[in-house]
Amino acid sequence: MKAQPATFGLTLLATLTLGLATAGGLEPPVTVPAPVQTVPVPPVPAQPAPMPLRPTAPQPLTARADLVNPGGERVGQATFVQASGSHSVQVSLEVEGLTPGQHGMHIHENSACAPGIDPATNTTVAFGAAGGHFDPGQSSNHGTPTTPNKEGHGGDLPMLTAGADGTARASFTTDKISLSGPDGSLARTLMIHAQADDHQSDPAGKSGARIVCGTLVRQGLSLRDYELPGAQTFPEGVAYDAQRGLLLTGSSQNGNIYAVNAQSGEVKLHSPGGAVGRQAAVGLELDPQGRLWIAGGAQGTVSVLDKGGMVLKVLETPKSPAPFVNDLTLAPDGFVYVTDSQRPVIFRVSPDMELSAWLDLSGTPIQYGEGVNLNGIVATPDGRALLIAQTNTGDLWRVDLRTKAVARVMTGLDHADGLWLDGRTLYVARNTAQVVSRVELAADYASGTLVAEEPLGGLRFPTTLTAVGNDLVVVQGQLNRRSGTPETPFKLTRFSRF
Ligand SMILES: [Cu+2]
Repeated sequence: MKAQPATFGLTLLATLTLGLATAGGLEPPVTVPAPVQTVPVPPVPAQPAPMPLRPTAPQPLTARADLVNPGGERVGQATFVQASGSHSVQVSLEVEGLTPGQHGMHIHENSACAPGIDPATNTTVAFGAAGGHFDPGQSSNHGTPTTPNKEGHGGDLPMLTAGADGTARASFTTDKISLSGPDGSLARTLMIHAQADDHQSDPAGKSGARIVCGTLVRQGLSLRDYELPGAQTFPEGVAYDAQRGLLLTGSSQNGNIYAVNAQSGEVKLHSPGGAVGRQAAVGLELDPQGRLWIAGGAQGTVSVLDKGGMVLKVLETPKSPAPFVNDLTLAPDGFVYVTDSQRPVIFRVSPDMELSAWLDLSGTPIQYGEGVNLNGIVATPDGRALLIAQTNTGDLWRVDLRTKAVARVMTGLDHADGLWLDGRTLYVARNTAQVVSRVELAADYASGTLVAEEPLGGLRFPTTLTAVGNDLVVVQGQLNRRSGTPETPFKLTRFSRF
């Protein structure tokens, strides 16, 4: 939904609400009771540093889940294949050691097959860390394997039927889940329950204990995760200090800035949040002097840190009921340009650190509406223009730095958040779309074409990205889980350009 164009000038009175964002059949028994006790499963080994990274795999997308029981013993395997251009997934699996008869089977939200709290009983249960049913349509409703995702959990799959020998085999196609996009199930878990599923009762169809679990692991792709500390970090921005080999990322929740050694993965608290104007950190930019520029989100600030992480300056935007200073970029003209997702204005900061409103967007083709408006911003290397993503419309805009003319480059980039521009190739982190997209731009940056989309190994609300040498690093912000329980550790994920 779009609001009417704002009629005010640069007094910034926007009061828009901030909406951050943000089956088949199977066959069969003998009595081999499946263990259902809570037994600690060996922790999933932390990913070593698999360098160099291999290029992303061609279509079709494939994933595999090695299925284990609560004792950690391997009891089967599932494969998932998504043809190029298709949303549906072909699922094949074989599991042994089940009790004969029907078993509920679902995709659960998280990646971990470890014990965890069952919110229904507040007790620790086997595979509780896998969380609840994957619910991309936010239906909050358990349904059938054919219920649309707006009305029922996307993770509700057909029941599995074990034969008298305790083995179950299944092969089916489902469009409830996908391996890419908003229904993307990579790095989530396939769960088999002790009992049949009535495909009706919340939250899990009375299907009982969780007895078999496996994480959907993308095949043919190597990635490297950098783990971040904190249970409520919700990282948003990232910048790379090539001189020191440090990735800097900030918490949208508390303003902490962390420095991650890109080689070793070691993380240090670079600058604690909580200082004036630094209760939150969103978009980040490093300048050639090694100073870190921080967009302050709802505080309406831009902070600047020196190389050591000390606060050099906190710049305030004009008072407003609902600011959201989201991202910033240093242009070749020496000015830092700043987006605000709630107020239709582009700010800029001069080389001597004076902040001013540079462009009032009322009267331009950019119309502010509900949700997150202008967000990721980059300057073109020729110094002619800014490219800016509008999250709630999926538009990419070009703003001419000399004439201030605004023109739409392209649309179709739903949930576009942060940007990384490399020549005429633009990478776009698209948060709830759960992909990184690659756009090829014309020489004048006036038009562009979406040429590729990558879910990588599964992305959790990717907010933005940066380059480390020939690789890219994306932030998995999980900002859509700020009112729930995020998966920890939070991660930055490094991958090869595609
Ligand atoms: Cu389940």
